[in-house]
Amino acid sequence: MSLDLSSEHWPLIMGILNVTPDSFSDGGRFNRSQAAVERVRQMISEGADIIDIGGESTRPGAPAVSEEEELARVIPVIEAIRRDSAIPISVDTSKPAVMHAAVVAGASLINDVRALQEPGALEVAAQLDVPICLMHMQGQPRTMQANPHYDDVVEEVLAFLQQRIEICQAAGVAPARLILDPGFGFGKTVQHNLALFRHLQRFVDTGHPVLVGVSRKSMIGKLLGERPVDERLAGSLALATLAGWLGAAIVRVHDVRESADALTLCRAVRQA
Ligand code: 8Y7
Repeated sequence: MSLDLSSEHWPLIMGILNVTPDSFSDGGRFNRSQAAVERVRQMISEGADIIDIGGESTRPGAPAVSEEEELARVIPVIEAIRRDSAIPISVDTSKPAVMHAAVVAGASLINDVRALQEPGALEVAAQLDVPICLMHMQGQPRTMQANPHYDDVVEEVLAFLQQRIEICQAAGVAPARLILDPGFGFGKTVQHNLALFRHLQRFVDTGHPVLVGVSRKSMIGKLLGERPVDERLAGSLALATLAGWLGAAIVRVHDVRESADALTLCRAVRQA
């Protein structure tokens, strides 16, 4: 139930479970929880180490979600999964009330794409005794891909994360709880994403576990000549393997079975 982040198991596989209405169409809480439990069982059998559950779509252009709505989407699903298995659960949220309720319901990691910058998030997260993933994003989801700009993307993303680590520490969050994520696709062009990936070592060198999320993302589509999202598996596996090779602690993926194969081979070569 609690998350073992010790490095001999790296890279861990984080399987993605979206509980936004577009991902689980028909209404009804029971159906949504039941479908989620089934999908999680499948991801566990395929080799997932962690399940990341999110009720807010952070895709470019996605509408905002109220706290009430996000709680209603996410908490019953966490409770149902918790009753069914001991798999560590990550909650993908920026809202302090959702962080708190999710951890009470059994989540053991907070995954915040806004790096605890929302009002109250830092204080609430400090009180919850779980690891926290701090992700970098330039701008806001609705507009972030409009015109991303950096003078030096690697230095700027690193500096942002270092600053968030210091702010967390001052608020009483032990640095050992912090996982770092460059935030691929969050206010970044393909060239920015590639520079961050090429220099992933810089993030690993901080000594914090690094999380990489590139599964099916648009950079893969663009680099493969406008490949649609359902034809990005091979590209996603290539990047997952490279992330593991470069020292990522956690790789966030949609395709758990295929990623588990790729990362088993990556681990075998690294350990040889
Ligand atoms: C990431 C993420 C998403 C990521 C972390 C998508 C919630 C977009 N991407 N969390 N979330 N890192 N930590 O395409 O890259 O999956 S949502």
